[in-house]
Parts: sequence; structure tokens; C-alpha cells
Amino acid sequence: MKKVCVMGLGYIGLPTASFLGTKGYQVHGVDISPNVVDTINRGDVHITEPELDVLVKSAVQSGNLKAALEPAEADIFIIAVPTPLNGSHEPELSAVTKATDAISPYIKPGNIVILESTSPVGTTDRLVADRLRELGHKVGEDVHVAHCPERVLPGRILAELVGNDRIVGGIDDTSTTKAADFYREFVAGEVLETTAATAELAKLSENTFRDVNIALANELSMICDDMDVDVWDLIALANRHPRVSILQPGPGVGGHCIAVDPWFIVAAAPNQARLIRTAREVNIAKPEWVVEKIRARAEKFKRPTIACLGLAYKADIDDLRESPALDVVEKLREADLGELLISEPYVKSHPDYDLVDWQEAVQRADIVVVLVDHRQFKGLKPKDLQERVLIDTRGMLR
Ligand code: SAJ
Repeated sequence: MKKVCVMGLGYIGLPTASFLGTKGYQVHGVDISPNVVDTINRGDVHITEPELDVLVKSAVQSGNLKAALEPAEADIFIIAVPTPLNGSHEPELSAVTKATDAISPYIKPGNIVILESTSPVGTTDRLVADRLRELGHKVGEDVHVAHCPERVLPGRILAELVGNDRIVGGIDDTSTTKAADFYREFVAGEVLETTAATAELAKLSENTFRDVNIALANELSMICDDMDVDVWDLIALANRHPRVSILQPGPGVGGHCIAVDPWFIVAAAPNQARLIRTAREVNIAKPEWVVEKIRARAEKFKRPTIACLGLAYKADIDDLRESPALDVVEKLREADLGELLISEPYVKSHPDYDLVDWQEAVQRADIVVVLVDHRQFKGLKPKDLQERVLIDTRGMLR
């Protein structure tokens, strides 16, 4: 039975650890939060993701998944810790450094260390591998290091963990082969071998592609608004061309990946990454544009009641990280245009806002702003909206 030590039990680490636990690996999961460790060891989950609760329970009950604050010896170490941005839009990699230092005392000859966290080019080689060398390991000889970026979509994590193709790039050929062979044991998709730098940049490019495409959709939505053209009709028609596939506009781009990863490229190549930076700027500016739309419509009221439907960064999840919906609501609160009624069916409470049932919010509102296309809101009917101003940033109620 192979032993796997997973560093970081968040959105990527926990699904990976519990999935491997149910596939017969002996998994030791590590997190810096005692609360997370206790929750998992009880067989519970601290994040919402379809079917994850069942998987964690089953892995813990089988005895194949244990969580702890400290690492343990293993055959394979997977690092799945956060790699956020700092205030200057540069990658903040201290969690990768800390995880590398933490596993070092447990690494033995023959082990494989895999970085799954989305990382700037060079991290696997110059941060993880070099650090392990400094700490006395014979990296490239008997310790193997590779990058295998996670590619799972929140809301579909478990299906994509198995089904997606994976890119594996080692710091040398042996590391690549050994890490790729590990993924081939449980991934149904293809496992594609490359170098560490290419794997790092491929992951960043995937999310950047999406950000740039959404920026185009968002820019078109603003152009269409001025020209009195329905942007969703426009995109649907343009996409009937066999080689056109424009994504959907919205209130902005959120989440901890697409709103973050393009900056890793911009930080590394500030002079070349002009389009990538501009796309970020277009998407970042969209919430303010939405607020201005609301302000213009609010003018005909003395002090309107404004229902804001949704706070999550996208449909049908409870994740509010980098959410453009939250950004719009915060800006509306500052603008003080009227009374705000805020609904988020996937969240019980919020530290800054009293949440209201969405149907009640619509009933009491003069202006209804759809910020997230949650499936609940699709039940809104024209009769619910009679005499109310509708601002539908997701084109959901057309
Ligand atoms: N969005 C739009 N219009 C669209 C599609 C998305 O405005 O047409 C917005 C969403 O509302 C959301 C944001 O973009 O605010 C990002 O949502 P998403 O569903 O595109 O992506 P994420 O951030 O949930 O997950 C992405 C995925 N990357 C790609 O599809 C290339 C996922 O596969 C990655 O694993 C994940 O980032 C990650 O962890 O990097």
C-alpha cells in the first residue's frame, strides 16, 4: 500500500487526499488549522463541494485517511497549499516554502515530491527542488521533484480529479516519469509529460485564456449597452460561426484562480504581457460599471430598495473569494443609494451583511440586481418583477 502525504487540506488537497484514501492509498493529510484537522478526523468536511462529504467520511472510516498538523513519512508528497497574490499583484509563495521545509525531515531516498499548487514559472525548480537540496537531499539523484498542476473546476472537483488530462513536468526526466506513473494509477484522462516550467506556464495559460476571453465578453457587453444591442443574443449568434467561441459577460471575474493566475504571468513578464494585463483591468473594472448602471436607474427613486441576488463568485457554489458580486455589493453600500437587501442562498450568514431570503428581497425591492446565476433565481418569473427595475448582470432572466 503506497503512502501519500498531502500538504494542505483545502479545495484541492482534501478532495485529492480523500479520493486517494478510497482508492487504497494510505493517506496522511496535513493542515495548519487544528479545526480543519479535527473536522476531517471526525469524518466531516469544512468546505462545500458536491459528494466530498461522502468521500471524506468513507476514506476516514476505512482508516486510509488521517489528518494531522505535522507531516509523516510517505512514498509520495503532494503539496497543495495556497499560492495567493500579495498587495502588489505578485505571487505570495511562503506557504510552498513552509510546506517544503515541513516535509524535509520526513523525505527518504526514492520519494517523489509533487507540487500541485498553481505556481509561477520556476517554483518547482528554484523553490522546491533547490530548497530540498539546501536541506541536504539528493534531489535529482534519489529524490524526485515534479509539478502537476491541479485543473479541477469548483463544483465538479471529484469528476474532474479523475476525468481530466493531467500535465506532469519534472525537474528532470526521471522525476517526470515517476510522477506521471503515479498519476496514471488513478487518473482516467491522459497524463502528459513535459518539463516543470512548461507545466507551470501551461496551467497559468489555461486560466489566462479564460480571463482574456471573458474580458472580451465583458468589453462587448459595455459596447452593446451603449449601442442598445443585447450582448447575449450577439454572442450566441457570433458563436454560431464554427471557429468563434466567446464566453459570457457578467459582473466581473472572481474566484481564487482566474482572477489571480494571470497576474503570475504579468509579474514575470511585465513588458510582454500587455494583453493579459489589460484583460485583468477590463474584468476588474466591470463591478464599478455595474454600480454605475444601478446608480443611473436609482435616480428616478427617492431612496430605492435594492435587492442584490447572489454573493458567490459563480453559480451554485458557496465560495465568496474574489467575488465580483461581493465587490458590487460593497461598492453599493459605500455609494449609499438606498436600502440594500442581500441574498445568498448558499451561505447561512455573512459577517458584514444580514442576508435575506431572495424571494422576500425581490418582493420588497424597487430594483432587482442579479449578480449570480444561481439555479434558485431561475425561478424568477416576469410577474415577480412587475414594476421593478431589473439589472441582470448574468443575462439569466431573458
Ligand atoms: N465567468 C464569466 N463568464 C464565463 C465563465 C466564467 O464571467 O463565461 C466568471 C465566473 O462567474 C467566475 C469566474 O469567471 O466569476 C471564474 O469561473 P470559472 O468557472 O471560469 O473558473 P474557476 O475559477 O471556478 O475554475 C478555474 C478553471 N479553469 C479553467 O476552466 C481554465 C478550473 O479548471 C481550474 O482548475 C481552476 O480555475 C483553478 O483552480 O485554477
